[in-house]
Amino acid sequence: MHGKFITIEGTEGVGKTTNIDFIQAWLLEQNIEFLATREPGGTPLAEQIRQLLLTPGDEKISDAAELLLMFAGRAQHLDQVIVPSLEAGKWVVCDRFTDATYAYQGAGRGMDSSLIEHLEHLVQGELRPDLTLILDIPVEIGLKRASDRSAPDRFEQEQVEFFERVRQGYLNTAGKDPQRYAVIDASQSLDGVQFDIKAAMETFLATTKVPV
Ligand code: T5A
Repeated sequence: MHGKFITIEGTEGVGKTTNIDFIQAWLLEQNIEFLATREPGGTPLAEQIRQLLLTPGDEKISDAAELLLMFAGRAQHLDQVIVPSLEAGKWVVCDRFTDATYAYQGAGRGMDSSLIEHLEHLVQGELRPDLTLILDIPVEIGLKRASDRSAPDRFEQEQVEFFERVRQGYLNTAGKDPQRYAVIDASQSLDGVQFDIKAAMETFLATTKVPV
């Protein structure tokens, strides 16, 4: 693969959408060709799966069904969008990816991480993001920002304790591989957050340049 794969993660309302706009502007300045996408979603079929997952409804979605729907959408997204873009040399910037599955379905719902690993290998093979920015914020602040913006989706109806586990799941993952993960304090002002994101992107870009 020639392009770089960057993912943005965090609990609800951390500012992923807002900061992906900033990252896109930064990539344009660097003359890097890229594609911005999201999960769940990213293709017409995967966006339908997103609707199933996020729309509150009367029928409880089982933990196993939720996990499999996440990976069904991801398989389609990888096949139709992510892999062809990386192979064409584009960078891919994705709002959430498999780290969200480890955090939400693993740490949050309590599903066995070896099951998630198994599906990860099945669907992705060896493909992993090259850089993952984790926007970190106290759960209550993120939920407040999200609720000020729109009505709660199916996940946002969970209890605070669920999101505390999700947040901790992300931080544990990041601690295991500081090379791949950059944890950004998203409770700062937007300028502060974007200053830190830019620094992480510049550090990453420097590692992608072949020394002469
Ligand atoms: N999911 C997803 C899983 O369970 N498993 C998986 O494998 C995957 C892929 C997806 C849901 O699916 C779950 C996780 C999620 O629950 P989503 O839409 O991607 O949903 O995720 P959300 O977290 O719901 O996204 P949001 O759109 O709610 O939050 P964002 O994008 O993080 O936040 P954003 O940018 O919209 O900002 C929220 C508000 O805060 C303000 C913004 O202006 C906006 O109003 N804001 C700030 N205010 C002050 N200071 C700052 N620094 C600010 N930054 C942003």
